[in-house]
Amino acid sequence: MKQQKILITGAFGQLGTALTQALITKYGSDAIVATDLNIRDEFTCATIKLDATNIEALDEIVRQQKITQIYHLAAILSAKGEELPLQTWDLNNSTFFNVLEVARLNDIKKVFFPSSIAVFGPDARSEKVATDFALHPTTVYGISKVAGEHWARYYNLKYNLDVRCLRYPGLISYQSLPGGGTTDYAVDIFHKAINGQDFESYLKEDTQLPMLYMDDAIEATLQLMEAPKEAIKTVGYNIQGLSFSPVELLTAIQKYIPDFTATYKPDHRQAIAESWPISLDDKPAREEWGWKPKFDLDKMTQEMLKQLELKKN
Ligand code: NAD
Ligand code: AKB
Repeated sequence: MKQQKILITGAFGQLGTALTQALITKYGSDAIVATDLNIRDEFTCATIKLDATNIEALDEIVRQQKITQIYHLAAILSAKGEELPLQTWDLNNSTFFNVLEVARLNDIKKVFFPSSIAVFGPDARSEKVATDFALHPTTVYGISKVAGEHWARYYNLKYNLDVRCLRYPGLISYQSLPGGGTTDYAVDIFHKAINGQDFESYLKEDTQLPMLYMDDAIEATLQLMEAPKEAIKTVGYNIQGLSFSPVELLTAIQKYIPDFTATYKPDHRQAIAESWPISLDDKPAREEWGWKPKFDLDKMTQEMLKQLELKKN
């Protein structure tokens, strides 16, 4: 059997920073290759500068490093995507397509594709939206994620390539800042609270969205990728962690920092938020590979404040 070696694209983004470290911890530094457009000296594994739109460069790294799995994280997210629609469509699709083709040509058996709650549209703005609910996204980012799920299914059926997809909610983490999403406020608010700064929310105070603490997101990702192939019956799993609005998050933080306050000034991101579900039904993920989140709002709030305070000192 080939020794496992995992390549990550977009390894220095919000998800990549935490996921790459978790993969190093689990499989060892020698088993991981972290790549991104801009790299930092941060991980103990091999780190290579890679523009994932360049299929030849990707192919060369995969061959040289004898890669057996790819986690493809590079993308432009929802809010930035609406500012750069054509570039977003181009980048999100071409990079995933490059990953799929390089995987097919190099006999790679497993690929991870991070999908998103953005696959849903305004007709899904309700509670407990099912995994098989209609996908009618109204953002370029969401359309690219739906297309990605379709391509995953196609390569699976046609080439027996095992591509696994999670539809992450908004991810909340202390390790790094998010990059251009609609759910970014839920990370930013913690930085403002810890630094004693004012917080202005670009979403209305009562706009609830599905969110997930990074530890749970990592756990879900590793669980999904390690599940036996026969267990995986769904392309694009919903995973529900917690759902809250800006004012509910503010109240949770005020339990620990009572004088922290917020103001609300909705901008273009409000319309994106209102086109996404309030919460998700994640029955297939729970039944097929045992998904179960550990963090509720209070536990996540405590952990974020603790970790950011430690980072500050
Ligand atoms: P991010 O914006 O923080 O990071 C993306 C990374 O991709 C960046 O480090 C960037 O440099 C890199 N990148 C951009 N263009 C590239 C290119 N041409 N070649 C190589 N690298 C390139 O995003 P993130 O939050 O870490 O998201 C990672 C993945 O997870 C994305 O596919 C995103 O759609 C998905 N996702 C994230 C969330 C979330 O809340 N963070 C939720 C749902 C899905
Ligand atoms: C975004 O807001 O664009 C991301 C996502 C939910 O996919 N955080």
